[in-house]
Amino acid sequence: MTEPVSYDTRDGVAILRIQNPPVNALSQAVRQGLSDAMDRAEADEAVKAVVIVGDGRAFIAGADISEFGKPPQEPFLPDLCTRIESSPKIVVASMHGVSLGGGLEVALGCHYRVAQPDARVGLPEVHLGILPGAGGTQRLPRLTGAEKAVEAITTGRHINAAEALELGLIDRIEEGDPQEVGVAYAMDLVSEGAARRPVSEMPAPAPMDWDATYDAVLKKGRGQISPATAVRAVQAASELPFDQGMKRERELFTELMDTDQRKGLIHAFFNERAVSNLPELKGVDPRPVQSIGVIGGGTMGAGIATAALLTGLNVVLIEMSDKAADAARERIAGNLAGALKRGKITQEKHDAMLTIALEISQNYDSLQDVDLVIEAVFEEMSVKKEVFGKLDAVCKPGCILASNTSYLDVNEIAASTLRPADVIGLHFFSPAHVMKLLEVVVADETAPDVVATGFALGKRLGKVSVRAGVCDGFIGNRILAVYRTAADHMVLDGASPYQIDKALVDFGFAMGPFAVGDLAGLDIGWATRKRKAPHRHPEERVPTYIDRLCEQGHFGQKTGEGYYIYEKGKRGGTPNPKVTKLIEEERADRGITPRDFTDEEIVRRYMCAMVNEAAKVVGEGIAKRPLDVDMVLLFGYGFPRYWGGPMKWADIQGLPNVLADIENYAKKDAWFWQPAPLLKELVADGRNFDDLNRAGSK
Ligand code: HSC
Repeated sequence: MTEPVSYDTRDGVAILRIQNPPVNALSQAVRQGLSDAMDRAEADEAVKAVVIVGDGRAFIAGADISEFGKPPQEPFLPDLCTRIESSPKIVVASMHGVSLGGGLEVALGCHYRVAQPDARVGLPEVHLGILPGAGGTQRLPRLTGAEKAVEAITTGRHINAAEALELGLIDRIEEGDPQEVGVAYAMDLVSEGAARRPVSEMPAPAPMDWDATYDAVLKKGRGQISPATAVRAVQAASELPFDQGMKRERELFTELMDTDQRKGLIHAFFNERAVSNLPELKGVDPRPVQSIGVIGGGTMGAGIATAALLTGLNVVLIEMSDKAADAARERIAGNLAGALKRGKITQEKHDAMLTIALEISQNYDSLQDVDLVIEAVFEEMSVKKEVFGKLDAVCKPGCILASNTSYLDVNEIAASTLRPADVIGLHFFSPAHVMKLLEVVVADETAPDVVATGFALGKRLGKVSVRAGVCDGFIGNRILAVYRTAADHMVLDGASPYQIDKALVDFGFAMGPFAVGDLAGLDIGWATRKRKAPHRHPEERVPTYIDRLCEQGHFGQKTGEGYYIYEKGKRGGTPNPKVTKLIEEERADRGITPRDFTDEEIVRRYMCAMVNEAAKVVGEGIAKRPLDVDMVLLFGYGFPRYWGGPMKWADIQGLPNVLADIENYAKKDAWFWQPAPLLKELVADGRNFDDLNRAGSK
């Protein structure tokens, strides 16, 4: 078995090599290995200096996140960093790949730091709901000054080697084998007679306006507390001697470690990765994809084509007329211009994408050689069937036929072809070159290698891909329809759309449901209500006040008026008094006496509706695991990441409490609040959603 830290000596330099793939996380075994190796180097008189280097693709990616929430085991990381720093021999960190969190803290405990030109460093702990807890908040500001340290720690961003050098975080940039580079640097230092250089002994950073900084960071965090708490830790570096600063850092770290936000963010970290790891796809090879077809060059089709071009795929886009083809090219060119402006692609690549990699055609025969086609045409079954019939006729055998439908039956679409095993749903979210979520919709006859190809394509496009079964709305839109209805019910019963939006933004959502409605276009919901009206259950409560606004031609942001009124050049809108009046009229018509809602009740009802429908989605197998729902809501619906997703939120509240609330709400509206059988079953068994995640990920 490979040792977590290997020990070697050369020319008076001890080489401590961390070997903990894939990213050299600082597990207990690595910490112990480093501590033992430091003892050994110090005991060896021939050793004049020590080099710490990482094996594989990174120096160190940080503390081992999988140990969080378990009792900490010695040696503790802060003590290890101090132990390295207090060594009488010169210690050099030779950094390549990433040095993140505890990884950078170990490097800051060393006396000198050298990095490869493409190395990146950072303290991203706030994204896990904690703060740097091994001296990062105390040592970093001693090198960079308080202001830059606050910026780096509260954003958690990755800093490239050139900037790290400028900030004083590293001493040198040197290209080569990291071990050789580290040894050469250590030998130079020894031969120059360089002194040890403990960062903890450097002067404390000058103060800044701590309260103002704390308030600004808290506001920017939109409910997330770790970045603001980190400001207080940097403040301690400025105001207290190093040892006391370390104590303060530990107190604040421990406080954050106990929060629900830490649990939610770590759930998000691991499941963002686990979600695309399907047990059913183990050993299934995806089909090769070099070129794709896109049918339709509207906002969605153009976004999908852009995403594909940006990852080096060739794209054939089909449009119906010269005019539509020109408009599609313009949309794609606009998207690519954005990527060029942000430095994501070079001018040369940009030009090649538009001229060589992209073909826009009005002839389906142009799709003869593509490996996969994504249809993004009008959401109407007859239109989809016609397109799939044409695709079936022209596409080569083995070509995958995908629909970007957001709610139509993919089984029915598949049945309109002679190759249902090659048909799949690939549901992108608009704008498709920006939004991270991809629902991979698996129909009854979809072949496993077609599913694997959907996931491989999602990975290539940088998406978080989630497996979904076939139903109206799949995972995300099906759940959205229900929690949106819960919000509508609260409006009928007395809450205002504006109070609801505010309560949910305060909870952490990017936007409230009514502001989202204005953004998406109120005509969409209006059309859906009309479509569903003939099949509506008599007990279903559907408000129609907003239809009156639609009848007057007001569809939200695009017409300047919806739930809110939008003024040109101004961000956001102001409440629309017409809407308030229409709501009052509808309540009067229905004989409803409005009542007050607290913000807590609003959030609770909205969340319970979401969790209940999500439990039905999991119970019916539309989502295989609760974590799949969590990732859909996080990456497609603006759900606050620090809650981990609705299922994690429910686990944190306690499923018996969530079920009790649903049953209580059901006393007034039993039709809407029918508890999910899975929720009842879990409560009866004393289990929760995370138990299902563990069982379903094996
Ligand atoms: C920290 O360091 C806290 C300290 O400040 C203080 C601690 C003090 C304690 C005091 C106690 C008294 N741990 O992302 P990928 C896994 S907090 C465990 O797919 P990439 C990952 O799950 C930490 N596992 O690859 C995945 O596993 P899978 C601060 C970790 O190349 C595999 O590695 N550091 C891990 O796209 C590959 O990862 C961070 O927040 C970790 N630290 O990206 C860095 N890091 O294959 C978090 C990764 O089974 N990590 N894994 O799915 C990252 O940002 C990215 O993973 C990288 C690699 C950029 C490292």
